[in-house]
Amino acid sequence: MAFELPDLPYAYDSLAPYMSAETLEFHHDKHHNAYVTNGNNLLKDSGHEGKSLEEVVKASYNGGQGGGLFNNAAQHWNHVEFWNWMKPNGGGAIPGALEKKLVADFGSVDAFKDAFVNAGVTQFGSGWCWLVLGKDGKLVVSKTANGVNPIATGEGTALLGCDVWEHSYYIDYRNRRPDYVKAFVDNLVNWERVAEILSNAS
Ligand code: MN3
Repeated sequence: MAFELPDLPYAYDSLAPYMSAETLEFHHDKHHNAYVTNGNNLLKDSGHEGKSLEEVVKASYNGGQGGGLFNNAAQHWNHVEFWNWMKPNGGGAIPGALEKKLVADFGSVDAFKDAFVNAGVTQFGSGWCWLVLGKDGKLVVSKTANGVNPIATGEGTALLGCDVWEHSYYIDYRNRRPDYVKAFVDNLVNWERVAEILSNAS
């Protein structure tokens, strides 16, 4: 089925000062929209037209040799999730069951946050950092290049992801990627959404 650009689940100016309206206008209206448009052009006659978005991502990954269809479909999935992983007045208290799981698997919430920020900062070039529920039931932090995501690699369920492509932070943070990822995890994350995905996957 054709890919569709969803509206942002909040107002463009509602994530400021951590993410500006200008960043969201470019990121959602230009970048995400381009993944949808290019993805739909590449989906035509690909043999994957009848599949769900997740199925297209899996089927087009091709062990890391995926081409344009994979890149655009995966980035479409990543961005749909990314918008919902943030909320106005985000960050703050983490729902109990999720907090317990973070402490059990990382030692503390701060240790998780440090690992997540470090993954985002050390991803060389464009990509994403992730909190993943692995197939063994343990939480892990990981990072991927470009559009690659945990659906493609089969690493597990993506509970949280942060876009570290320069287009996601250069207007607001210039080259200060560490400040951006730290602001994301401390002030933008919709922890209720993360807890909901964990609960559905457990
Ligand atoms: Mn992006």
